[in-house]
Amino acid sequence: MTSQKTDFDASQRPALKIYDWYNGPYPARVRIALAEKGFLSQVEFVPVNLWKGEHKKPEFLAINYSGTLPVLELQDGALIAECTAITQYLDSLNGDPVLTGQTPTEKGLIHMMTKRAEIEVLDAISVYLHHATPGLGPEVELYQNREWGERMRDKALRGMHYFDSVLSTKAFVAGDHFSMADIALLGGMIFASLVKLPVPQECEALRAWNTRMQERPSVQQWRAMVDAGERNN
Ligand code: GTS
Repeated sequence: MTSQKTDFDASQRPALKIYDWYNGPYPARVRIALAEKGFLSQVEFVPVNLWKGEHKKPEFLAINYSGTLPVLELQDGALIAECTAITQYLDSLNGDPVLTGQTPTEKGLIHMMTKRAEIEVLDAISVYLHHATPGLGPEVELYQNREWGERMRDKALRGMHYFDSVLSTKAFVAGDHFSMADIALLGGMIFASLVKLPVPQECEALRAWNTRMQERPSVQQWRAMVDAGERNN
């Protein structure tokens, strides 16, 4: 067991601030990473209401130019957006479990598979939601392109078949250990369920992996936070 080494003062509560929305699939990635690393108790979550378009308002764009959630704010005021960047930051704070790889090869493979989970599944489903469904509603979705959205839905389904083939020979997305790449694909599964895009029946290995992932304590902690959020929102 590696000792805890952080560059924030954990005696100050909360030590980390996360701008997010309680049931968002991308926010889920960071909440699961926080749970894996044991940092949840040191986080203040600041809700940014996507349904009211708060993420596109100038106040929030000053925090994250891209207008997306989540964003991590550190005690010194540094702002880190992008789930991968936030996870890398959290992972560099302490040792167990390592989410972004130990060896150069692991780091490279995990980075690649994380990106692939984003491009082929998660981001594609996000485009589907924003373009081919009512998305966040007419006041937030100022431009929609249904054909593009439908193409991205089909891309996500192809991506699911790809990951099914990966997981038919491996226990985890990037090899023998749970990693940031599993969390990215989990984000895709969470998004698929929110937009009611079922994982194809024939993707048995992907479905079995997803069932296994739901048993992880970090995923159960995330789900409990979503349930609490449902009661409060
Ligand atoms: N590449 C970004 C990341 O990895 O952090 C994408 C983040 C992202 O798209 N976040 C969603 C968002 O802000 C949050 S959620 O949909 O998962 O709740 N979407 C709002 C929008 O208008 O794109």
